[in-house]
Amino acid sequence: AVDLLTFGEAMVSLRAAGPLATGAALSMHLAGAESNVAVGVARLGHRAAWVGRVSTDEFGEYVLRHLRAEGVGVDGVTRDAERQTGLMFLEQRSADLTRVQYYRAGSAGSALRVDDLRAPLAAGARMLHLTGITPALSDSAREATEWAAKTAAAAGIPVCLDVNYRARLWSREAARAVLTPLAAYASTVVASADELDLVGEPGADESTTVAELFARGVTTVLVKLGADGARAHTPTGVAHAGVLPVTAVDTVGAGDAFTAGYLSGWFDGLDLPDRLRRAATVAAFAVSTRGDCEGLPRRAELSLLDGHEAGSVL
Ligand code: KDG
Repeated sequence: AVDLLTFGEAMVSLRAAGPLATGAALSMHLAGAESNVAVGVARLGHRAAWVGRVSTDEFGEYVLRHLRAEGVGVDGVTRDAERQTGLMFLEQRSADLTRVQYYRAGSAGSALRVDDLRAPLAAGARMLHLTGITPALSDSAREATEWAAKTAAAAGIPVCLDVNYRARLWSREAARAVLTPLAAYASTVVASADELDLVGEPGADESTTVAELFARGVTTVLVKLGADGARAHTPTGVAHAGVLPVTAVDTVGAGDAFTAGYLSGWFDGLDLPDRLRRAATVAAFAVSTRGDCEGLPRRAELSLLDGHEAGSVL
């Protein structure tokens, strides 16, 4: 069995070198929160598999080629001849502010369904990772996500849920109605501070939401704080992870990198402080490079940022 099994929508992202309205040059990249995490853990030497639907045309080929090149298992991927691969345009307006436009309604990825996940899940995994993006894509993708979470939990496969709220896809209320019950199947919940109440009561503070998640069986809650690092809640206390002092040029994919680093530490049996340190390290690499996943480190590179001070020459 693989270490990490994940599923969702992988897309082609067209990144603009300047403002889109001026016709800036575009470059083609792989996007998708779940595939980013799969690439991140694969680069660190773990076995990762990604499941989803891609088109039969060049865009689907591009996604598959990219994932294969990263060593991510794609045996469970379905080629969908009827639908197109989702596209997104990214326009970076500052280092940490990027505007996104999706062209993904009715995409191949959104047609994900329960049957796509049966065989990959039956093959087992040490961890199932899912995000709150997938259930926002379509009814069938939502059912598939709910089925996978429930089936994995029943089979004793730990589930990691990254809330990953996408305002372009659904309202906070719609997200909360789906994600709150979903979180009960998770052992690890990842959320940025402003999306944590999407797995709890509206407007609830962090400690209240965390206490409720613990009462429902979650054992670790990771709250991402952007440039302030992250807080990790466990039933025995709260730990804080700082960020590494690097120059951020592009924060898209930083959260996925953080999760990939955390899960890598978990696969290696590291204790919580060391898992958080790896999460922060992988995120630091991600924000230092343009692209969602291009800058993710290979295992031998992790130590490059040990003791790193801003401005050092490596
Ligand atoms: O996490 C980075 C993602 O935002 C990006 O890769 C695209 O999955 C994506 C989405 O749905 O926004």
